[in-house]
Amino acid sequence: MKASEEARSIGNTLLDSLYAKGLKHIFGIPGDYVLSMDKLIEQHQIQYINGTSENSSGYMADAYARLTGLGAVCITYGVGISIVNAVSQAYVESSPIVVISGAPGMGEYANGQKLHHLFNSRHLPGVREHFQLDIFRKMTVDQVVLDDPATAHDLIERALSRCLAEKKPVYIEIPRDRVLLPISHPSKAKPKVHEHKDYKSANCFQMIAKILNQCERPVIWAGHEIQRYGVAKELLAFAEKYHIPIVSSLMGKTVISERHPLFAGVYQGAMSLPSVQEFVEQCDCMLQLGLLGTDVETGIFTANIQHEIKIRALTEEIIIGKHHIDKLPFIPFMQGLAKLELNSPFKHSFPAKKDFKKQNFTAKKGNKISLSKTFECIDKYLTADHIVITDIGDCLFGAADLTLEQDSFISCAYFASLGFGVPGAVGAQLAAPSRRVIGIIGDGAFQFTCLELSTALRYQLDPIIILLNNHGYGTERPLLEGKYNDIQEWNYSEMPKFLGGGIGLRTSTEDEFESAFTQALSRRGQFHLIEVPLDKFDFSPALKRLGSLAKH
Ligand SMILES: Cc1ncc(C[n+]2csc(CCOP(=O)(O)OP(=O)(O)O)c2C)c(N)n1
Ligand SMILES: [Mg+2]
Repeated sequence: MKASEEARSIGNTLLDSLYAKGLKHIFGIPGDYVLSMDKLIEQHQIQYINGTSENSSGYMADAYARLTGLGAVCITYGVGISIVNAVSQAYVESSPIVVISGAPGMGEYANGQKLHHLFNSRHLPGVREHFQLDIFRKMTVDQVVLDDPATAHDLIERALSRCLAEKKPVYIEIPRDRVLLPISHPSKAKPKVHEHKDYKSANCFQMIAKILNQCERPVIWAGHEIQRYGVAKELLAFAEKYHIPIVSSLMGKTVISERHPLFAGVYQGAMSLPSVQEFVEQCDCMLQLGLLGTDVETGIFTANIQHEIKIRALTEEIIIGKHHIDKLPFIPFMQGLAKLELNSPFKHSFPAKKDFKKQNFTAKKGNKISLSKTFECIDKYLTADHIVITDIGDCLFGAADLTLEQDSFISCAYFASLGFGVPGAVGAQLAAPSRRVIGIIGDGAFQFTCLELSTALRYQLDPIIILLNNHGYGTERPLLEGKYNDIQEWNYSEMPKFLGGGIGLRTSTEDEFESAFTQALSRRGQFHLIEVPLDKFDFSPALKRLGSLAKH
């Protein structure tokens, strides 16, 4: 039940504000420094979702935020710090999550008691410990401590508006004896909102028009910031008006529908489908929009278009030709691009289009399944209802060629934190209950965080997990093979037995996999875990290329 206006405590003020911004769930693990906050969540419209660890709760919140625009996770002090991997990933991949942490009470600090979970047992009486906040300073864009009823409201609004504007995590710490204190001066002042003024950017767009009017074969290489900042409409308005093909990066996969007539594939240098690579590399002008250009996105820097990148725009920099454009944020840049006037549309043909249309998979009865056939079969059944999420490993590289609708692919292709996939699938299924989430996960990653299937069970979430069992850390093998790349073989499909629910299947032939996958797609209400046993050295073509490129 929502607290009345007069009785609004610091804790409820935070929850009300999150709820007003559209948040419906908070992931977390309880602990004595945060229990009073957990209790408030339990009594609020926002639902508390127990994870099985702080870090995988962070992954759930991350995937949730990528679909809904805001995620949150609530942890206890000190030991909850294991969440740093997930928060770092959300930071570098621009996923707006709010980390709420309990903390010792101000009264406890005042009398200098030695308290469990603290980093520095020798802190001075009356001095609040900063250790944890300092750690989060590195991976969040704002950090606030709600220790004062007079400032709490404004600090909450400041932190949440930065989280939403910058699409990055923020850290909110609440001493446990402050959670229920009523805020004393609810501020009437509105938080500063990012306003998109007229940035006097006419010059920048004149330069772009001049460059484009002189070229014949421009290509747009679109990255994940297009999705994060909600500017796909502007991108399409521009591309459609002038008939400019769009390729995405791996991180930016599905920033537009992959069935859109202007979509020309996922470009990742020498890791791309050959036809896509050839098509992109014949361009005479590349527009990189919302793309970081990391090693993974560029196929370990094999993307052969350095001279053609004439326009590069993302939140951290805008470069037109040789000019750095200052003070023009990414959103107004994209709005300006959508209104750009050029002499005439381009006359592109799409040679690459033929090659990456849907594969006509037909299962050969009794044929041992391979990695490429697994992906072909998945691709055959994908519709607009599906969201695909992958972990790091060959599941990611193999998924690049799946054909998906807009905003239907989630990965951790930059920070690449192993173990994201299963919790991510659970968080995504919660965020988009009417759609069906398909998580594609390697066996190594699965062993990191598979217990989050218990959370799926507890909250009746029904993602389909396809477990690619190649008996270890396959991605590492071509780089430098050793016994350290082998892992313990589990009876994966038996897992639902000890969890007490869900459906586990082991499929070793093409027809068995197709039948298990189509059954899973047709049945809702329970998670499905489909194990696909593969040969140890059954790599995707893209990984084979990466292996030979990255060999020491
Ligand atoms: C937290 C973390 N630890 C280690 C790594 C290094 N790493 C990248 S891929 C990989 C192997 C993944 O194995 P699996 O999930 O089975 O996928 P496969 O490589 O076999 O396709 C490892 C250990 C990482 N990315 N993240
Ligand atoms: Mg593996």
